[in-house]
Amino acid sequence: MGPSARLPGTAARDRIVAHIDMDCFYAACERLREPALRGEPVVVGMGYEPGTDSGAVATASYEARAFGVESAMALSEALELLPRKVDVAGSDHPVDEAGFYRPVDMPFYESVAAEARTLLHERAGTVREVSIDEAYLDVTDRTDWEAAGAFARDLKSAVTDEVGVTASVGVAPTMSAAKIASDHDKPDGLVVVEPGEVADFLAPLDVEAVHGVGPVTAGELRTLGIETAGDLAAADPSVLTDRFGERGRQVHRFARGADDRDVEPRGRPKSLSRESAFTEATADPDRQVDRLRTLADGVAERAKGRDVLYRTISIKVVTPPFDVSTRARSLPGPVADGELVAGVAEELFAEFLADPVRKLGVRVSNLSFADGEQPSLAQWTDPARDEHGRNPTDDGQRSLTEYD
Ligand code: DCP
Ligand code: MG
Repeated sequence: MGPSARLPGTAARDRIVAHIDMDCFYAACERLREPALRGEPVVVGMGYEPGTDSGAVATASYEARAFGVESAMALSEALELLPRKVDVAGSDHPVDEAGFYRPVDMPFYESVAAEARTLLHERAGTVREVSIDEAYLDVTDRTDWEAAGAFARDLKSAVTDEVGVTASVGVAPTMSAAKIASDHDKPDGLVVVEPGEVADFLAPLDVEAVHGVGPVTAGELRTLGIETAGDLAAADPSVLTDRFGERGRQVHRFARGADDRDVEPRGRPKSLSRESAFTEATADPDRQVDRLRTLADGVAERAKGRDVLYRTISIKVVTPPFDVSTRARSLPGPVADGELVAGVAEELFAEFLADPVRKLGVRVSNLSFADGEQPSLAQWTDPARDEHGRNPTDDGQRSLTEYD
């Protein structure tokens, strides 16, 4: 991007942005309190009850990923790829081809994340927390391009030494490039992309690496012959806007390395939510309700981890082609009750049951925080501009993402 491509008023800006994302975070937390899990395949299940095959994979350690286990996969499927250690002990099955399964424990993961956040705030003037294990740091006033690599190495060691988990860090002149850089060499990665190198760094990457492009969008882009970030950068923006609306323009800009967002601290969330797309629209009521319940569990766990009460429960239903419906119910008072979230979500969904559904979401709002502070009104409202947790604009693997 040449200076002429910048928006007025930003020409003089030369930012150093770091993006940090912990490696297989929930699994890393489990290893922290159970060191025997180190080096082993570990799967953390949302809605998982030990001994059963219920729930979905929240995350898997890299050793478990080698067996094909991945986030958002049904736990039953994960168990086929990677049986439980306890189940194979004493059988003919090789124990080194089995893994450890643990249920999600949000309060513990939140406590680990809080330690990491404290450390990030010590090391950067401005921190934008994106999700439980991910943040952007504006470190312009803490380092320069020559020292950026050393700065990031130091940050990574501090996280390892003081928090006990590993992180991947990317440093770049923009938020979107920094995010891609941190993902580029996971786990334990460190990638610095200096100004002037951004377009070359992005060009050969798969189009799915571009911020805002998830598996489904990537599939659609491939049908247009757009395979790499370079192809996307070279594509005709009007074709992209016709096909994807405003988001098409945004991913085109990101693919070119253009991103003038400042790292802005985030306020209190107004709501907590998760959503997840089916690879193809499904009318199967069992799959629909199953997914809805997993999302409800995920939201309730998240709220529990943050010590948040909620008064309103809502669902979002996307039917083909892209019709979005939402339904909400408000309760007489604030609650924290996962079964209630799932039950209300299911009732609200009843009118859509067995319709073809592309995507489902569950949200809790009207939040009250344990420390009595009210949520900020100014934040998290402009989907075109922001990253909303992990990649809200897309789905598939990236499901179970916060979208507020
Ligand atoms: N998570 C989830 N459901 C998903 C994706 C993630 O519950 N579909 C949770 C579990 C992850 C945590 O959020 O540990 C952080 O998400 P990341 O996408 O950063 O995934 P990981 O940290 O697990 O792995 P990576 O090393 O790829 O960052
Ligand atoms: Mg992570």
